[in-house]
Amino acid sequence: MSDSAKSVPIGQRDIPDYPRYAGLATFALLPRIEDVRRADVAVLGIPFDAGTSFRPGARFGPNHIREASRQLHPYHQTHDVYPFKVNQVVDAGDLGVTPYSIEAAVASIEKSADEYAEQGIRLVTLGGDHTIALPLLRAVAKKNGPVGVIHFDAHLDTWDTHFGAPIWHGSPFRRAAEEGLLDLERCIHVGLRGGVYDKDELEADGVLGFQIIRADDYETDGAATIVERIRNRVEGGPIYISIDIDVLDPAHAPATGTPEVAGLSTRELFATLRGLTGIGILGADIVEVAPAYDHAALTGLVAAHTAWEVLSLMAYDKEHFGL
Ligand SMILES: [Mn+2]
Repeated sequence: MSDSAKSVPIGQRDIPDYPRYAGLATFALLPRIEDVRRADVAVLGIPFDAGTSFRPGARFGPNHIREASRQLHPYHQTHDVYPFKVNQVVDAGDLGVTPYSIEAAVASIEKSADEYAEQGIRLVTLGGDHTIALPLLRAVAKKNGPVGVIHFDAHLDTWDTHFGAPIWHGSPFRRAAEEGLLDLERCIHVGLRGGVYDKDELEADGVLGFQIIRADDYETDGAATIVERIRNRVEGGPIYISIDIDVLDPAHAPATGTPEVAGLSTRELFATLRGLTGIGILGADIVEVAPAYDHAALTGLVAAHTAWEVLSLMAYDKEHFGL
């Protein structure tokens, strides 16, 4: 094999007469990280849900998403890009984190994320509950400095303590802001609705520095206008994308820990993501998929495709902007 042939990314499993629904599932039937010489992007499962405040079960999210991801294809029509040819994308398996201590789990996630960052491998993480965003942001900020964040979620996730716990799935962006991990001039929540105990929470979120796009804004403004608002907010440096699957309406993603009605449609989420070319994505997470509440694998399917949209953006940005 020549050197140039070695550098061509290994793509999805392609064995004649062996259907995609057969055999063991890696994400999108991509190679495992141990099967390649080098990787640009790793899809990493973090089966952790001890920070959940309502319905538990997101620890089973990563493998549910992998099963659904068997259906992902090599070519993205909108971006005219082959996400698995431009980048070497791999499945890095799951992190084995303790279910018994949030602090210990967060520390081990941070350590592992640091190691990927040191190798120059960007992570697209499959949760797990939203607690995992804190150690992932720590690693990204350690490597790159404070980052802008596009946070898709029904909820603020800038709450303070819950039952005295400072780190839980409702607090990652407050803790990240306090720790100086975020470029707060370039952070925005998208899809907010419901789930607020008191008006003060919205004011405190604004004091931290976040901007808000509500789910209702899709009705009045439309996705194209919202894309412009997000782009104007986050321009000027690389960003991290955090996607709580509960940003979607429960009709589109029922299997999640804290569902909120009147959310985004899958089309609205994808129209938004597809508008975010050229912004430079340092990493991303897709969290809060709790498969026990799923129907017809709907939530696994949309989470797998959401990860694929992010991977396609990363490929587009590399191909067109060298990002
Ligand atoms: Mn969340």
